[in-house]
Amino acid sequence: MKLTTAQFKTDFLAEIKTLYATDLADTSSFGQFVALGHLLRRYDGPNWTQTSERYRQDDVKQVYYFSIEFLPGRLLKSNLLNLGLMQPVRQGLQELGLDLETISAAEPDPGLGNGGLGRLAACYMDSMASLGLAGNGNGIRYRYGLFKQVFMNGYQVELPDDWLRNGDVWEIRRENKACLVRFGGNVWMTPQADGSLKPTYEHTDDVLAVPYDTGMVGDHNGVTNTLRLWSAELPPSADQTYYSQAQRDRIDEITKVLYPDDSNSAGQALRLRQEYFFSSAGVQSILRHYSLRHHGMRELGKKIAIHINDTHPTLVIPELMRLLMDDHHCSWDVAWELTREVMSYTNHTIMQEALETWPIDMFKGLLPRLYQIVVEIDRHYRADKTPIFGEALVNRTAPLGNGQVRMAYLAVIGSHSVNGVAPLHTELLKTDVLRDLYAVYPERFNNKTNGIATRRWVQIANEPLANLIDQKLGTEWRHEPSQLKLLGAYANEPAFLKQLTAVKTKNKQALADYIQSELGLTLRTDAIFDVQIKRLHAYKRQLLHVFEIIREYLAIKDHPEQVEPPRVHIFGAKAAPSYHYAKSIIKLINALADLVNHDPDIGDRLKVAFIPNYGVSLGELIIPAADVSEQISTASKEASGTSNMKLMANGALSLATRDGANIDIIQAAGEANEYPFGLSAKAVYGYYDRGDYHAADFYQADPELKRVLDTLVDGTIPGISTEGREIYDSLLRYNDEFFVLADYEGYIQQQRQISHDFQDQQRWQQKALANIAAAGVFSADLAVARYADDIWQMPHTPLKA
Ligand code: KOT
Repeated sequence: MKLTTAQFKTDFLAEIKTLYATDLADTSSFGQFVALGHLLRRYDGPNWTQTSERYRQDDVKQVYYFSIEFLPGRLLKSNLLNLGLMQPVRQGLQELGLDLETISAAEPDPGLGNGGLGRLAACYMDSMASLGLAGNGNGIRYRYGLFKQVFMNGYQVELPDDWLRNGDVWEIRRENKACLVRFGGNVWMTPQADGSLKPTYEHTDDVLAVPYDTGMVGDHNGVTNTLRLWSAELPPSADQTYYSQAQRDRIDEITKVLYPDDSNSAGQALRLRQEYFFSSAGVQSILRHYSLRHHGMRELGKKIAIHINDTHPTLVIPELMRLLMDDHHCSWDVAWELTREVMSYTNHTIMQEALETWPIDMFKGLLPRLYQIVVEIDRHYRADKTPIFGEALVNRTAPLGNGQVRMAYLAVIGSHSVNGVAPLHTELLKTDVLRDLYAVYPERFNNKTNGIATRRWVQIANEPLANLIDQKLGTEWRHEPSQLKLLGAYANEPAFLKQLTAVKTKNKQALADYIQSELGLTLRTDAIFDVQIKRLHAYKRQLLHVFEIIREYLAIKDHPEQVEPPRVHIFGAKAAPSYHYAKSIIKLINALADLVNHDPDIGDRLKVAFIPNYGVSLGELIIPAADVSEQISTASKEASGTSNMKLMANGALSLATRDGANIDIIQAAGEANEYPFGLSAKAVYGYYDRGDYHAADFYQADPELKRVLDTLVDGTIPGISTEGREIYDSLLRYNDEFFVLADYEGYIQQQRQISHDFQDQQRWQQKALANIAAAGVFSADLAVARYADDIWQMPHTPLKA
């Protein structure tokens, strides 16, 4: 939209008056943010209305992206960017004596997700709107997001994330679109005159699902889609129904707090209630909307696609069956055909502990009608497939088995498409995790490598870099990230490479300022900023990074005369509150930081900064400042990774195992521009097959490694007597589940190489440039376009690949 600075100032001051009945001087940054939010909603209002209107009139196919997590980050700047209002608003605020950055920092960052899975959902919402796809998000409006992390004496402490305390400017409560979701009780099926069966329910616990909608603004295209998050409330009690306190609490509890587990299954009844709650509400609202325009369900598969982000929303499958049969009078066969046509499923992990299963008794008690339907799906599957694949394979893959409802199997059986998130991951789904189901449905399996929203992760997070790119390429790359590859042409322009260094230094200074104020730690911006930001998990191997720090520390102590470029090791990582081992690693990192940062022999040659409460907003500060991107998971364990892509796009070089999308990043940017190392997935599986991994052999064979490990238990690092022993034992007594010791040498060698290479800044920046130029391959717009083409069968704005 067109907006002059003068008009904006008039509108903004009017908004302040209306909202606060006072003038600007009397408002806080938060108050200014709220006013700006309201104003933007008003500016965008016509887009949102017209987008829905147009979708309805043209009767276009709609995709519904179901995810138990969405991590959108702050929306102020991304809405300004996508609406094309950044310049007049920034200018107008400045003329009023205000600063956009300060106001933006006052926006709460909704932590409605744990990590990669939730952030991916948010990037894809942005891309769907930007491609002009009729894409809708469906999830849970958690009253409390992921806990706020603080450190006390080096230990993680979790505080509640009260992000809604002052309300959310972006959301619209739509009580008129609420639905009832039923739990528990009994159900009977009564035969009807027409031969169909009708359910009768008694003693159910009913919950009112109230939707809150947030506009998802497309990139300069007038499109605004909807992210719909559901909140659980008491049903209206026109019949004077009395709710006991226990019933009220049970309802409140459903959308009260996000489960803080990443790549792990919680397995608790409340989680199952959350899953059914938003799955049922979402499907009900889809069918209600669809029925307004269509007679009968025949066209459903042509007009609706439902995508499930991992297995948490798998109950959409039996729920759609239920509604089609019980409310819309479809036969089983018709309902099943439609369901499979509509559904598709993305798997995000091969970690066994993340594969969701529910004890049948729990499932049956909580969802009696759904259970009947799952039994029927199971019966049909067995009857159809046993003659072809034999009883053993069918027993291994049926939705019901070992007293459990197996969500991933149900998801594959009830969908027409199953995808992994990087080529290696998809291959492992076919050959390992879902091997048997791949034998049954080979045509369903496909790969969709993850992508990131370059708008947020470069244009917003790294304005200095974005402006520098504009100088070379113009602004087309901002809408077509694949154009970034044209930067390759400037690899031999020393002046440009110098400008890249200057941009990086500026970003490092901004991060250093933050670290100074939060941790009281002074950093040199000429140091190598070596960054690892992701959930704390044994398979992600923050421990390997710790060993490098210990090695560097000992090296400086032993040989102070040997001068290496200074290093800053930066961590951001939350541990699941119940994940004891991960919390021990946090304590270890903090204890090591304490030792290193205060040792006068070390000075400013080596620093360790563990930044508490890592999330989207901190990511936007850290990522642009990184020189080295630590992507060091045990090969085969990280499905894709997405911080690897964000760091690459900001010119960090990957120090990476050949895991997940690292493989594709190394290929896209070129081996010479990254630092690959370590066991391949094949080598890891080789160890599993032969059973001949002996971690102690590596310890014995390498005196340097031995010395590093011994610091965990010999008092070198004060304050970790229990944690140090526990970690030491996990490696040597329990044989190092994630092959840290096997990969130590390769890792250290590449770290040495990095220290060497960093000294030639021109050459280093050439590599950084190769990364930035290749990052367009991993744009979320391209990824979503592939979902639309191959899975959802939806037309969209064409993209140049
Ligand atoms: C969480 C619970 C159950 C199943 C899977 C998860 C999960 C997986 N949460 N996050 N992931 C990550 O998803 C990202 C997006 O695809 C990947 O890049 C990353 O490798 C996964 O670990």
